[in-house]
Amino acid sequence: MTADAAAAGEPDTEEIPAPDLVAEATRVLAENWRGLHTVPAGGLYPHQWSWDSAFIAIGLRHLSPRRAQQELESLLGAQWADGRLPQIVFAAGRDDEYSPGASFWRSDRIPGSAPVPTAGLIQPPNHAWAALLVHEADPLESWRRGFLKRAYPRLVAWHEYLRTRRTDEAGLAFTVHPWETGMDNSPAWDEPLAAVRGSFAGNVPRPDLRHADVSERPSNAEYDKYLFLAATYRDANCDDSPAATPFRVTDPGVNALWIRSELALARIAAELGIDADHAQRAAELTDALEGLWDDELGIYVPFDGVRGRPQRFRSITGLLPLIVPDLLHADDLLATLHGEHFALGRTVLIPSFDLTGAEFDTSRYWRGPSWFNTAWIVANGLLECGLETEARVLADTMGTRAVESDFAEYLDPFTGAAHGTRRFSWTAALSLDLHLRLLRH
Ligand code: 9WN
Repeated sequence: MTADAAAAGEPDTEEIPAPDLVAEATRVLAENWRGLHTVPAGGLYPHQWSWDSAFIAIGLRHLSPRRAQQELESLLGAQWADGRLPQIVFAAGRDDEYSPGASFWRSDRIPGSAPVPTAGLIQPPNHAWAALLVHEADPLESWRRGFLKRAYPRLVAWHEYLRTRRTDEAGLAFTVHPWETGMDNSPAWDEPLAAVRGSFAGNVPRPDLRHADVSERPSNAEYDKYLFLAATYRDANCDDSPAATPFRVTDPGVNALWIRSELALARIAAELGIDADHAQRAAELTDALEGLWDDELGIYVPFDGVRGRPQRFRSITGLLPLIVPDLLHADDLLATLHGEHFALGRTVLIPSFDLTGAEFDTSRYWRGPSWFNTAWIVANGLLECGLETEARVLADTMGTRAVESDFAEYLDPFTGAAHGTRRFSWTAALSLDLHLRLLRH
């Protein structure tokens, strides 16, 4: 009750309106816009990140379809000759602010790299899915600018890179570094990382710790391995052969996004009147994905290709196949999502790791906290399964929690406490997208 109301002896029934999600999210995206792309967050992440840009474009399309197109096109402009889209496109003069930066990668010395400085690793392939959504937001503007026509061949080349250079024996994409999964320190990578022999020769700078608490980020020991793997890959000119990639993990989330993006390419090709076999590829990948199903755990699990072993954990990546149409184990996966391990509806968003797992941690990055991008993917999975009411509830929670946490990077799944950096772009973009798609009446 307010002091005035109390003084007047009146009950205070007036609701204070929550700050407006649309206005606040718009402000975050405007603050983080750098002319042709959006940074994930000022401070902690001063460059352009690959899968962030795709997520950001999905939100931006509601505010400025043209900006959303530019967001994707600036990333596509940093494509390598072999088709890969790099994990990071570096802004000039910011090497002290983020490590490893352009001077670590020195990509100009790697044959076939992009005309701009980039990292050599990749991130999950959500780009074609984003391109289709961006096109659909304003088809007239998209046709007028020739967006699909320019983006399609680059997106095809990106998927070709995955198909020809990055597939394991089952035909699924493998990742060569935890950063490539987008879920850097997930407990699912602990074993394959521990098996990597070697440590980084230089000093390991941690400018990230200026922006987030040490308890919320990967450890120094993990960073040592991350830099060792990145340097090994870089020194082999980012060659994908086994000798240069002592970490090789097939990740269900990466492959689910690839399938969804391959299906988006099928739609884009149809729009452009091009006859292509994307739908067939998506079907083959969907069959192969079933090889990652773990019946006992009730979830898809990553596979360590170096040691030939499944990583038998329940982590959020194993729920992401929900976005794959006609998934064989959709019902079992929904049961896992609702059960004690992720407790949908009884936790804040969806924890990134099994709540009952020994490794679960409420605040350390991908070892338990809830993230907005994975919540967005799961919400799309619920829609794919025809569960619109549940998707709406998740969308509503995302919007409320985004505003309440000042657009935090990740949240404590029990209390909703904000962790990591604030005014994080994909938190804004994806909460906005679901709000406008599912909740605006
Ligand atoms: C390394 C930018 C990126 C996200 C990743 C997230 C985090 C980087 C880091 O930030 O990774 O790529 O420095 O920890 O894990 O998903 O793309 O937002």
